[in-house]
Amino acid sequence: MLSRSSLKPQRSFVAAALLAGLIGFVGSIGHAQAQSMNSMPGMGKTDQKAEQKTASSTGTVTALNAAGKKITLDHAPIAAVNWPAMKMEFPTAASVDLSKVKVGDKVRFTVTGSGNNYTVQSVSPGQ
Ligand SMILES: [Cu+2]
Repeated sequence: MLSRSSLKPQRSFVAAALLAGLIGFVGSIGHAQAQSMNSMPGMGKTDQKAEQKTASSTGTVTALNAAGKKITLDHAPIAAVNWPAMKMEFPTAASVDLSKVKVGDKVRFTVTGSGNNYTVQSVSPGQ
């Protein structure tokens, strides 16, 4: 039969094992997220922070998704990031006020990002 005193060390061992398991679990979540970032289309295995680029161009607003904070631009070529002219949807930074633009507007805009993940940082009227 086990006495109280012999149970105590066993319990603390179980607690330590649970804690270690929890730490390992949290660690593996972080690792999984890092891996899925690397497997996103257009993103390489190199340090993404080092590849962040900023570029500006002009375009016409062809669609707006204010709720989703997205803007579709038919934009001119952007040599700084090697883009041909194209129509594409961008997520916009929190600072961008999409209520100030409407479909059909000709705008100047800036983007930052890398690979296929560019975010519009500013949109202003005129070209
Ligand atoms: Cu584009």
